[in-house]
Amino acid sequence: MSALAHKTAKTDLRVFDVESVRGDFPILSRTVHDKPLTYLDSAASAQKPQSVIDAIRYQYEHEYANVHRGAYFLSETLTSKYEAARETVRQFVNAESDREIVFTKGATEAINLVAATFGRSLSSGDEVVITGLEHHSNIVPWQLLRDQCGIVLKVVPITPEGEVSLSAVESVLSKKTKLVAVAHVSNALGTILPIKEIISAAHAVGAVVLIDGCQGIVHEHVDVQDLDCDFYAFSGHKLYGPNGIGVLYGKEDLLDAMPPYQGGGEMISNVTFERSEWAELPAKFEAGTPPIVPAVGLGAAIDYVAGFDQRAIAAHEDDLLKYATEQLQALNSIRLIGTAQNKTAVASFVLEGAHPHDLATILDRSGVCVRAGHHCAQPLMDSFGVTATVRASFGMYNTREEVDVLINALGRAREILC
Ligand code: C6P
Repeated sequence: MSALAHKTAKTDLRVFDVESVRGDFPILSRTVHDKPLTYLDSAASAQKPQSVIDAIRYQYEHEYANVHRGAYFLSETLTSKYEAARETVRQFVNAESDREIVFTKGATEAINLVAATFGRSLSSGDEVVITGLEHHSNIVPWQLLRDQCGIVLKVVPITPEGEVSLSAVESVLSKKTKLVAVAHVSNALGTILPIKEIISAAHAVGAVVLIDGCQGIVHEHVDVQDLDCDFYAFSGHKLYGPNGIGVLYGKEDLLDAMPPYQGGGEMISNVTFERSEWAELPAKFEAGTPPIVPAVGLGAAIDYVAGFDQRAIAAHEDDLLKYATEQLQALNSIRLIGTAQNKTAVASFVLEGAHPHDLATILDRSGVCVRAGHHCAQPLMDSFGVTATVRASFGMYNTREEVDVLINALGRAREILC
């Protein structure tokens, strides 16, 4: 049974009701500049429900110790919780084994791990394929690898709408392609990529596929076995969990064949001054004291999200995006950046005659938090001929009323700036 089937088959799922969801997130009831907080920056980092805050606090108050090291109650208790969090992640993404779930400090580290380890099996002339909408975290590690070992970095161009077509991907694939590394969902545009088709096309030429799932894991159902991806990377803090924790899913045979990423405690089975032997998966890739409490917090965040029918969350976010898009289109002088057919939870735009940073600063005075800038996707900005956009991004706790607050604040900002 797939993870989604498993989740939706549960009879004790909470009915999705946005007002009751908001009640779970204490920060949402605060004010900013004497205005109710309107948090529209969940693509940068999501707010945390009380259950996650409680889980973190409980560990420090009652159960804190290092893991995998102490033969005493506290250490054994927290070790079981840390490993239980791994099992929670495994079920959430439907990996076959918890040996395939490596905890990292975030998606960036997960991608760098693959570049620094799997990447060592590549040689001069081998090709790594990315797309024109990638986050810097899925560009720069491959440039570093290119500079180290002479791989060729190929970039699949995007359409004027900000889409990545399967045919564009296929046209750069060849027997020389060894790795395809693509986003599941663009952080700057919200475009959902046809990753299942991309994975199958890449496999047809013998390439391995890494999915940067930082945004995808939040808004899309992810079943790594159904997708058949080789690696899937994400961060906990966008999934309503703490920061300082991320996940690299990797197929067991690939992870087994890869050399370790970092050396230190935990990742070895035996050390002499002459040589060392590596621990079993996933410990081989978790050198040093891991992000223990953040991992437990991520488990709590997944439990929270999986307590709802994910389709209800997705439908709510789709409604918000549709509503926001209509409202933005109705405003004069707004240019939407990224109008893909298949997109989720992100509205990126520029206002003619106003710098995005100025706009964001004025919106802040109305309590509205949006991100302004290049969103760590400078090449993507270049392809739209802009240096920055304003990005409103939605989470499960946002409402249509908050979209109205954004639109009204934009109207006032336009009067000041234009
Ligand atoms: N995007 C945003 O505001 P880290 O920083 O390791 O948690 O995640 C990096 C990352 C990688 N890929 C994608 C698609 C992402 O969206 C991000 C993080 C944030 O869009 C912060 S730059």
